[in-house]
Formats: sequence, C-alpha cells, structure tokens
Amino acid sequence: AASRPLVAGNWKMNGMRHAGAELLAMVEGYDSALAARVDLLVCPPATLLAQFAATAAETGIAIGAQDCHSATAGAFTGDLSAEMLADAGASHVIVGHSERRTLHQESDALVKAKVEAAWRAGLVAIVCVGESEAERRSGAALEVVAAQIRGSVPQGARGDRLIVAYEPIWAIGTGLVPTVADVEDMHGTIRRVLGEVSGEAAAMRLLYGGSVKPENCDALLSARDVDGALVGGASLKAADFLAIANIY
Ligand code: G2H
Repeated sequence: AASRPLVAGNWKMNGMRHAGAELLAMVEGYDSALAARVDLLVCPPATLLAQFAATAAETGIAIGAQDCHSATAGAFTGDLSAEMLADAGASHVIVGHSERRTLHQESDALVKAKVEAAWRAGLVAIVCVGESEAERRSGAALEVVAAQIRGSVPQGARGDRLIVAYEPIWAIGTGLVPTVADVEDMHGTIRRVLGEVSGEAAAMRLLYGGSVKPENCDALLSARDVDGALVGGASLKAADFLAIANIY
C-alpha cells in the first residue's frame, strides 16, 4: 500500500462562490495533527478552482479539477485543457469518472489520452474505474475493471503521477457499498494489473469511491489495498469530509 492515505473530495456540479466558506472550515479543521496522518484534496467545479487554490495555498490541502481535454489548446468550445487547470492552481485532475464515461461517452482510449495530457501539464491524474450493477451481478466485475485499467492507464505510469479510484457504479450516490471482501478483491486485482504497466504499482494510491460517509468509512478505509477515498456527496460539508479524514 501507499505510504500516506489520501482523502479526496469530488464536488461534481455543486458549489457557488459562497462555498468558499466550506473550504475555509476544511482548512481550519486540517490541523497539524491531521496533516501528519493524511493528505486532503478538494476538486470543486472549474469555476471555483482559482478561488479555492488561493484559499488553500500553503495550507497543505491540494486543489484539483474534475476533468480535462486531451489537447493543450485549440478549437474545442466549452472544454478546458490540463494546462489551463494547472494555471488556475490545480495539482490533480480526475479523469474517466463513470459520470463522464456514461453521460459523455468517454472511452478507455480517451481517458488514457487525458491522463497523458494531465502528465504533460504536470498534474497528478486520478483515473476512475468501476463496474455496473449488471456486471457485478453476472460475476464480471473484476474482469471489467481490469480491462478498464489496461485501456485507461498509459505504460510507464509513475507512482507519484497516478492515482486510481475504484468506484462501483451501483454504489455512486446510492448509499449502497460493497463488502470489505469485495473491495479487497478488487483493489488487489487493480494493483496486480497496474503492475503490468508500471514498476511502481506497489506504491500507487488506490482510492475507494461510492457513497463513502462518516458512518461507513471505517471498514472501507481499513480494507487491505485501500489507500484512501474519493468522496462525493459527503465532501461538500467540511464536518463530514473532516470526519472521514479523521478515520486515519
Ligand atoms: C462517487 C463519489 C465521488 P458519492 O462518484 O466520486 O460520489 O460519494 O456521492 O457516491
């Protein structure tokens, strides 16, 4: 497992400027004792990146984006390049979240191109993978996720540039979570498949995501091969987000 756990918040399409108050509360709660144990990352909508990066500067809380385009610049109306996100103060970018794979038809090949774009811009890429409910029921979950890793992670991935988040689609925003045994099976498989493309798989951070809450995070985050969490709904409130981080 990785040396330091990471608790990352994915705000999705939530957050107006006044949500800066919530970030300030997170900054206040991230005291030196907590900072000694766990890394924190907040990924607000792109409209808040620069504001959040300014607030979080020198606090130890990292700020990230939720998606990027694969190109550096050009005629791509409405898109944002990894370079722009870095310029706005992001150090990380989530790519291949299931909401983008499903609602924006993103393929493994596109996700891989986005990881390469993130690296080019100096960002850490957080690659999301996960099976659907039907895939879990048919017993194909491990196979489906292994294929997503093989298709989405570029060869030679470095431990300090790649994070993988396992998010079973049926657990996202539903309150349902997999068993600890299923999470351990999946994370073990992911680490093994990462070993095919990188010599640094043992040190990579593998996050669990999908309905992580203060009430259920203890068991999930103590599971073998789980190096932290990607938190959606419960990352919008400082009290919940900090309660999750304080598990460590
Ligand atoms: C899964 C997760 C964050 P939630 O998408 O990426 O969201 O915790 O709301 O299920």
